[in-house]
Amino acid sequence: MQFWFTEEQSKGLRISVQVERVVEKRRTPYQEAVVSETSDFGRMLTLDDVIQTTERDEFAYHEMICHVPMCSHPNPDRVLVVGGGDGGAVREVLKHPVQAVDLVEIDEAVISLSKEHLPSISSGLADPRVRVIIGDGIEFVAGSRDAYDVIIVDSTDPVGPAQGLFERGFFERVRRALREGGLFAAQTGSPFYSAELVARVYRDLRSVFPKAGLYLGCVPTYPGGLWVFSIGSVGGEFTSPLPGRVVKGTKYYDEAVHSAAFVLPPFVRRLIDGDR
Ligand code: AG3
Repeated sequence: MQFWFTEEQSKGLRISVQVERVVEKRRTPYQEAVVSETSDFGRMLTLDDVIQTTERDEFAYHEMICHVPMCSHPNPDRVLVVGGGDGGAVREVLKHPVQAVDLVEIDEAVISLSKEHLPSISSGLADPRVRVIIGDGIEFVAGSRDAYDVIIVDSTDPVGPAQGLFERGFFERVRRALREGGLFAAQTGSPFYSAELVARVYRDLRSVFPKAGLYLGCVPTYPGGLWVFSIGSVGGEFTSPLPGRVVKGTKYYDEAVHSAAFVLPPFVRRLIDGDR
């Protein structure tokens, strides 16, 4: 039965996606996870009625959250993805010659639903280099020292269990979990609707990492379409890819897009300018 799924994206703004049918709905200990078949965006994963990913636009988000840090590191052998149970971030990381990828997801149901119903996104989870850990990302990171070259936080919005992933204390643990030259990237919301969050995360990253920055990507099904990724570095630059590091087979990311993503419109730059 066709219907319109509606996400309230901010106070006074909603987005609706036409759905052909619900493929599977699961109530988990953490949330309600649903995979639906949409009319126009392929299959869509929602958690507690918040759009996480659609088959049609997921490439933009997953490529940007991964390749910007991955192509800024000379040899990212060991990578950690926190959240990201759909596997999209892992799939992109595996386009690089990595040795090991750990994925820590709190909700096992997100992984099994994605494996079953979103194979084009979750395919990388079956790769032998990938270790899937069901658990709390904050605790996992706290227990890791000098362990990773790149840490990617692909979380839900900062409500409920994900809240701690946007806090300064977590960023400090991320820094300790990174090896020399390590990079951290995370999705940090909309510059229109989460301006305070974006500004606060940047301030915290600046105080924890030697270098911090923001970059933008376009994800049509997220609030406002324009999305912020925040990056912290233990030392190296990240505003353009290192020579020879850009991989083939991407649809949104390339060398020019990497550098352009750090060009911020004045209203976004203003969120962080006072801190530079
Ligand atoms: N990560 C969630 C992005 C937040 C979307 N927010 C929203 N629609 N209000 C996506 C997980 C994809 N691997």
